[in-house]
Amino acid sequence: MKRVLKVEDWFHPDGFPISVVRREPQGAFEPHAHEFAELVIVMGGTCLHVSGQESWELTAGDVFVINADREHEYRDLENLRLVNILYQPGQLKMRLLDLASVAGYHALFTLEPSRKTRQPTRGRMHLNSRELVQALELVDQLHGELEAREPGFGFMANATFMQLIGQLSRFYGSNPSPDGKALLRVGEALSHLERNIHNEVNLEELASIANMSPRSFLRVFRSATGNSPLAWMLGQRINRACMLLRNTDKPITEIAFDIGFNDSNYFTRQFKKSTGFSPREYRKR
Ligand code: RM4
Ligand code: NI
Repeated sequence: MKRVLKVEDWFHPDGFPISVVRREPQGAFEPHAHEFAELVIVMGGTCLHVSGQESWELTAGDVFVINADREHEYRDLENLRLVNILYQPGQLKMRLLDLASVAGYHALFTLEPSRKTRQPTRGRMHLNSRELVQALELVDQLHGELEAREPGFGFMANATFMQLIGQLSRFYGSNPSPDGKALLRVGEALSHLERNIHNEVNLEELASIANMSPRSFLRVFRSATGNSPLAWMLGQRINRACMLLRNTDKPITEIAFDIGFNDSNYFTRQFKKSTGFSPREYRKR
């Protein structure tokens, strides 16, 4: 049976949705998935990291994200040292703000984790030693807040987590691997989609941003996200709607307009189709 690590075993009982787990060293760990997402930063040593059809060698400075439900395992461990930042994306109370316009953010947090390729690949994000030190400082700070849990720790930990994510997203673009370069170009197109969530965006435009022909852009986009650009954009809009339904009292028609629908009935139908609930039901739960 597939082993799934549970939220209740890895997060504080107070429900705060971020948790830091250091592995110095990382011991053998059987194949497993999680009910949460995991951001992993490799500090030293080596191993073979296996996830689905992919496997790649890890070394100090590698960074990757394993989303909920994705299986992974470490093999041939040699003094592997890493730190896991566990988080529950749906429970985080934070806004992406303009991070969505940073291509590296999409490459690291949306594209890489959802890759469905069958080819063996290498890790794509790699920090140089200066960047690694900077990232680990933020992790230390985050870990410290979570350990001390003094009043205000939630605010502080959130802020530090945001800083870490922002920093890593910027680093992604600074020295990409060849594989990372292609992902970054799709990331650029995603940023453009994100910035234009209220407008129509056409395929030619996106392809030219990614510096590809429309045909190969479609293919690369699909293999990276599993979706067409249109479907992806709809998904983004629905996610944003979920966030607004949860965190604001805005009327549903207004939310529909906010996220670029000009017909709220059409919005309701699309929302139900993708989440299984009407916006009203979703808000109640
Ligand atoms: C394990 C290993 C796993 C991680 C758990 C929390 O030692 O690093 O990948 O999911 O810790
Ligand atoms: Ni794991």
